Amino acid sequence: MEKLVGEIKELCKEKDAVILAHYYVDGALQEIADYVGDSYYLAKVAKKNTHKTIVFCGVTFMGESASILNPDKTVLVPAMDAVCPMALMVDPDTIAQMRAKYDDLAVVCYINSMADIKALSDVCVTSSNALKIVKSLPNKNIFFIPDGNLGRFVKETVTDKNVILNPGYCHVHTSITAEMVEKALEEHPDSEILVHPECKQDVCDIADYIGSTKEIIEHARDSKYKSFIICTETGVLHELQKVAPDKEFYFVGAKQVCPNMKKLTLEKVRDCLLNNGPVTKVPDEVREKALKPLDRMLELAM
Ligand code: CIZ
Ligand code: SF4
Repeated sequence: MEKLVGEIKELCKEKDAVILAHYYVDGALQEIADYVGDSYYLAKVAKKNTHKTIVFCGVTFMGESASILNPDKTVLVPAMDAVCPMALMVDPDTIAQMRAKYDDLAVVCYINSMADIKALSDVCVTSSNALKIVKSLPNKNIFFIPDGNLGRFVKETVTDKNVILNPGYCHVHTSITAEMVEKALEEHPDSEILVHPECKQDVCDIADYIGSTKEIIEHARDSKYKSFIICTETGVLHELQKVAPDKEFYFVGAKQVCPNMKKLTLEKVRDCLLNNGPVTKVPDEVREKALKPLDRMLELAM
């Protein structure tokens, strides 16, 4: 492994490359990355960095977003087949039908979506800024795509809007059931239950805290509790153990591992640097349209 890490570091220097990694990828990749974080943070980093090449360790919509924000840079995606299924769970016809129905509709698109869908949207959000952005919109009618669970969380919190939901979901987060969480709590009493808003309603209902990956990590670090039941993808454990080494973290089910995030490996990172590919590239006419909601997110979330 050390040899591989050395090769990657050398190649990064040679190619003027920066490595960005999402909290859900394997710990070994988070270790070699120059920046680790959630989609919002990584989008900001992608926008302001000055390297010629970006290596994006995450599912493909993340590399695609980095490329939309940086058309002049080469964005390498080590695993082209690491596709988030939720990102495909809305179709353009449904968006057109909603627009025809409501004059003042804002299409709010979770960043977990592909460029063609972003191009049809008014603003992008991530789980760490969705509430703030939806609250700040002048529109009463909001079509929240593609995640129906994050949409429901927004709808319950921002009660003065008419938030229309789409039936998309993340199979990793919805694999967690309230029974699993309750069983974990019996085994580890005196734990706080920290839940990602992509989880189902009954799991959110028993949460002590609901937040994005970054918010869960910060909450666990700052909490007076010493033990936590974590309801999101297991990759966050790497950062949780860094920021709170004396605390204990428990996961509740075997399906809390995202198979697509785990397609990213050190070998694939090395190979994409060696081969200068695969590269993610969005056609210009889609890119220009998809850039607007991403830029609007960066502006409204500040
Ligand atoms: O926004 C992100 O990066 C995702 C996919 C989850 C989270 O809560 O950070
Ligand atoms: Fe998609 Fe869920 Fe995997 Fe995130 S954890 S990439 S939302 S399937």
